[in-house]
Amino acid sequence: MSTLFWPSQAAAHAIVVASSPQPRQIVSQSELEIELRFNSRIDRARSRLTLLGPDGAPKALALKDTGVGERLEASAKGLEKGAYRLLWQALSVDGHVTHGEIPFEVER
Ligand SMILES: [Cu+2]
Repeated sequence: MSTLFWPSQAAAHAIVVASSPQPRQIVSQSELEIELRFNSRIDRARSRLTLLGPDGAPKALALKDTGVGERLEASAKGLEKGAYRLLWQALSVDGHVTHGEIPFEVER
């Protein structure tokens, strides 16, 4: 990662500081309120949440307009039993794009 050489800029990159679901959390409901909280303000219009389900098909989630600059929120519906990966991509106000994923599981 080239940003390793720019510690002052790296500090402004958007990284996830809290999330629901949490990584490797096991949930039971078929509807899930998703919330990712970042360490800095992000450009919601140019950020994405994608849910990768047990069937392997990526599904783009509609982001809620929360008015809060450090959060991405969305609802996931019709969740089947199985392993999921919540892929996030965020553009922080310093113009850098960061991404990551949060794996979780649906059990009944
Ligand atoms: Cu940055």
